[in-house]
Amino acid sequence: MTSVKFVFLFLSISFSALAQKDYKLWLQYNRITNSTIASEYKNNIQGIVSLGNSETSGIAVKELENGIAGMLGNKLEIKTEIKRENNLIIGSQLSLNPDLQKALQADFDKISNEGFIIKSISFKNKKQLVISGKNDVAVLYGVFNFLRLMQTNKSIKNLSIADSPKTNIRILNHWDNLDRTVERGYAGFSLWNWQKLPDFTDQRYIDYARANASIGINGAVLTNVNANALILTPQYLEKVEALTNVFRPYGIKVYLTARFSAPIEIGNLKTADPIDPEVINWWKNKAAEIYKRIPDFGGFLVKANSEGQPGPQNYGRDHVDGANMLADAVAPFGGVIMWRAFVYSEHDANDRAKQAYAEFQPYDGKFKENVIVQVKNGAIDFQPREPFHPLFGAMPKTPLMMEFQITQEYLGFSTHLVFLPKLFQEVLESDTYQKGKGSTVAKVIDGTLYQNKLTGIAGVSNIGNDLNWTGHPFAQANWYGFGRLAWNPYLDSETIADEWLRCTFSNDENFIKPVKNMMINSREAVVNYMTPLGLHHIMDTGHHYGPGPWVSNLSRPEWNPVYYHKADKNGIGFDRSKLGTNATSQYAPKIEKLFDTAETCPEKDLLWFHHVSWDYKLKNGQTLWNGLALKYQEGVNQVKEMQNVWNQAEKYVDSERFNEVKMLLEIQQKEAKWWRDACLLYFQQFSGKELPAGVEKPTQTLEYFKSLKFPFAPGNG
Ligand code: GCV
Repeated sequence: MTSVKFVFLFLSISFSALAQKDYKLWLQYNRITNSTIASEYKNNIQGIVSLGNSETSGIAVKELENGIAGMLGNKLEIKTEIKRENNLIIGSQLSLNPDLQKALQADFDKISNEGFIIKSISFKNKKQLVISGKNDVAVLYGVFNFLRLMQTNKSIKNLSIADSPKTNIRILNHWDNLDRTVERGYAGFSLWNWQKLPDFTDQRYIDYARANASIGINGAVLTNVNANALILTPQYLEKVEALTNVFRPYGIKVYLTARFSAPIEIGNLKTADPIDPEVINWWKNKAAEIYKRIPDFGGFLVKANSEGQPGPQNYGRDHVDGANMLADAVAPFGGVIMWRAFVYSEHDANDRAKQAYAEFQPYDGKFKENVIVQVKNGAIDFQPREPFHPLFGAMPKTPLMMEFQITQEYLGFSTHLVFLPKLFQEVLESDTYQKGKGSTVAKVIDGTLYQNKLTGIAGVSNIGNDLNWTGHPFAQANWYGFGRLAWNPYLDSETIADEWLRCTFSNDENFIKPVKNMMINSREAVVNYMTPLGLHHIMDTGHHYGPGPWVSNLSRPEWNPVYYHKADKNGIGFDRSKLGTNATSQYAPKIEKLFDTAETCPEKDLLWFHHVSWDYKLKNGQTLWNGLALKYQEGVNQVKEMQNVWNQAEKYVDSERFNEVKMLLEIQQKEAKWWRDACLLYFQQFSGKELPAGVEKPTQTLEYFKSLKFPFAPGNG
């Protein structure tokens, strides 16, 4: 009996230790082992002076206290007055005494409402370090940034940081259903326990808010864009209110998805026509009801007339009518409407990649000022690689927000290690040339290209109730990196990987260097073993797990992979040049020209824009067939290399996370081979050519790969 008890105790201890490391994300606050750095911090921070008294400032102080205790090993006294030197003073601008305010005025002039200052000053001849901002949430951002300096072992000599977010709405889109399943979710069920809300506050809500605040995320859309109107009923709004109350002190606003047909489904109206007075009134009353409960409610995200969702077109109206009607309903309360441009129709014979631009671009300048159009990073759907969406830069009079997908719907679910900030950066850096050279996507979405006041970046969340939040320990880096890029879309993904590794694992350079390199290359690896040279959407359909380039039997043409690769005896690729669908014409002339000719088109996008023969000569002299096969092989080799790197990292990482990642990389390696073999065997039927030297022979037949079925693949409704 005793030994059973003992085993049980042991198991529960090791289980909770494992849960803790994984659960703590990038906020590990491990003891600083570099003694020079540790003494610098200890000497400069001998006390904390907290000048605020709100719930948010209480959170900030506690965070500092815990962070410092973890990293330096000493518990600091919290004072409310500045008596001696070497204090860490935290407080918002108004809480500082007039002399301090004056000393920092020039810095306050540099920051926005959400910006923060971290500054070493000499105050009344005493050395102090101040963290401030214009309000308490900004101070909290400053505190998290200061703790990041500590976690990454940065020196704090003569600090002078004044930093503000470059976008206003930095938001996670949860595709969470009310039954707690998550569309395209690979990390368990939804965090939102609707059944126990509003009375039960799960600690995870607090930890979720804290993690988001630590990277500057300031909004969450709680519900799936494939929306359920019930979320707008009083029974659910009460629960939403409870969540909002938890998130508010962390600076996180709550938004909901609005099902366009809600007036019919829960309002007993006969129509949802956006120009019908009763419908207009229904939404106005609904908005008033929500804002009465939640005065700082953010607004609605809407997917309308897309993939079967209802919308204004059901009534012969257009997206502008729908968006503006909702915008009017929330405008009196300061709310915004995020209206998605992810539209395509099976009744439109046009290339799917052209449809969103064709439909939305003519609406430029027609939306109300509290509408922001949410555009996916590429024109198809969150592929491992897509050229930037042609709408970016093409709607100068309309604020556009970016929609990235953090959850890995098309990139191996939460099983594959893929560092997405590399993908995000590639898109943000793309030059649209819409206003001449330097008109990058980043400048479109931070509003600087066209001086838009409303700006934002959304990320489709990869969070679920798995102990480690995101399924794969390295998928936490994608949540982290999204937040960092939403704050500053000009950040380098390498910097982000560096920060994340140091905060999550270790500051040891022998660990950082190779593992960072592994992360940075992981995105190209997945492109290589799934969709090299511009291939896209050849995943098995429905669940999107694994290869399915052969699928051709679905009712909507653009749901079939064969629609996208168009492989035949003559070659492979989708001709979007002016000889084909002319999708290239949706870009600015300079880019159009570049993409329009196979010879000038970047090879990474070749088959996105061109149908080329199997013998087409690539820049490295290989034929297209050989080059394609070699890319698939390269992807497999890259995963092998990732495994080698990780195996070397064992001594720097706790055994639980080490083993988790090791097992996941083994699966990734198997699946990379599966992708390579299935795709090459399938395409070989058309090319009729042998695999080039260096490409491993498949160990299974094409028929075998085609026979694989995954009826219960996660995330697929
Ligand atoms: C929420 C893709 C996904 C869908 C998703 C849709 C969207 O089609 O497969 O699951 O639906 O994008 O972004 O609306």
